[in-house]
Amino acid sequence: MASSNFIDYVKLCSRSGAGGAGSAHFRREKSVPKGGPDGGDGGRGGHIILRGNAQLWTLLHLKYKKHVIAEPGQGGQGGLMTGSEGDDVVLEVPLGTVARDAETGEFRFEITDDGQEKILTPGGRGGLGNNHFKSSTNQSPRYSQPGEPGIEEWIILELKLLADVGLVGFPNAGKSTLLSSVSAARPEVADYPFTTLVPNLGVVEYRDFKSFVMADIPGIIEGAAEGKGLGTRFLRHIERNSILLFLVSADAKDIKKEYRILLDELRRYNPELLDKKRLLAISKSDMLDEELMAEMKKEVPEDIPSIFISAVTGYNIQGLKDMIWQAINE
Ligand SMILES: Nc1nc2c(ncn2[C@@H]2O[C@H](COP(=O)(O)OP(=O)(O)OP(=O)(O)O)[C@@H](O)[C@H]2O)c(=O)[nH]1
Ligand SMILES: [Mg+2]
Repeated sequence: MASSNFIDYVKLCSRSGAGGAGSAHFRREKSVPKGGPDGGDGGRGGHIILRGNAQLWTLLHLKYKKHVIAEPGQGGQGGLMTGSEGDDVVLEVPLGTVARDAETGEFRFEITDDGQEKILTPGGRGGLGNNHFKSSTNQSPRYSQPGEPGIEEWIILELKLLADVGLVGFPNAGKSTLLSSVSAARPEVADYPFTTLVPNLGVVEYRDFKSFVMADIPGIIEGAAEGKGLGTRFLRHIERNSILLFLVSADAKDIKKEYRILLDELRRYNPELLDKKRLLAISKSDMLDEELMAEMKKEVPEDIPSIFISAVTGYNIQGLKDMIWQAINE
C-alpha cells in the first residue's frame, strides 16, 4: 500500500465507435433512367482521446468511470453523401499521465503538455461507398464496404504523484490526522512523536472534481538540520511541492515561536524552501473555547495567512481547502 500511495492509477474499458457502412446506392431520378452508383462512404467511428489539462492534478475524476464508449459513425447515403462521424470522447488528464495496455502492460504514450491530444483508441474507419468500386468492367457495382469495427480494450492510466502541498510541523502536531481527514490516505496516527516515519501522500478532493495532493512527512524538531529527531532527510519530499502548510498545535505554548523554529530549520536545510508560498494552520482548535481562540488569534504570526482548524471535528477544514486551492492556483 505504501508505494501505491505515490501513484494514481485508473483502469478503464475504452471502446471506440465502429465506422459507418458505405452505401451501395444507385442514382435514381426520372430524368436519369440508368444512374450510376452514388453510394457515399460511411463516417468514421468516434475516437477515445486523452487531452492534457494543466489544471488537473490527479486521476480522481476518472476513478468511477469504468467504461468509456464513443459513438459509431453513420452509414453513407445516396447522392454520394458521406455519413457523419461518431462523436469522439475526450478524457481530460493531468500532465504526466501515462497510458498503458492493461493486458500486456505495453507503454502507449505519455501526455506532457497542456492541450495536447492523443488518440487512445481509434474509431473504426467508415466503409467506402459503391461509387469507389466502379471500373471499366463493372459500371454498376452492387457492393460497398462495411465499416471497420470499433476497438474495445482495457487501458491503464497512471500518474506519478507530486504533492502540491507539503505539511510541515513538529511531531504530534496532527499532520497525519489532517491528511486522513481530507483524503483517503490512512497514515498511522498516535499520541506520541515520530509516529510517521515515511512520507504519505493523499489525494484531496476539492469542489467540482478538482483535487490536489497533500504530503504528510515526519515531524521536524529544533536541531533537525543537525540531525536531531529524524533530521531533515525527509524534507526533500517537500522540495518539489508548490506550497507548504505549516501546522502548529493549538496547545503550543508560543505559536509564533514554533513557527519561527520550523522556518529556521527549513532555511538551514535549503534556503530555497522559503521561496515557496506558505500557509499556517493552528491544529486541534477543538481544544479551545471561543474566548481562548480570540486571545490566540492575536498571537499568530502576521506575515503568513493563517486559519484555526480541527481535523477531528472538521472545523474550518473546507476553509483550509479553499486557502490551499487558491494558493496553488495563484
Ligand atoms: N483534539 C484533537 N486532537 C488531535 C487533532 N488532530 C490530531 N490530534 C491528536 O494528536 C495526536 C498526534 O496526531 P498525529 O496526526 O499522529 O500527529 P503527527 O503530526 O502526524 O505526528 P508525527 O507523525 O509523530 O510527526 C494524536 O493523538 C491525535 O489524535 C485534532 O484536531 N484535535
Ligand atoms: Mg504523523
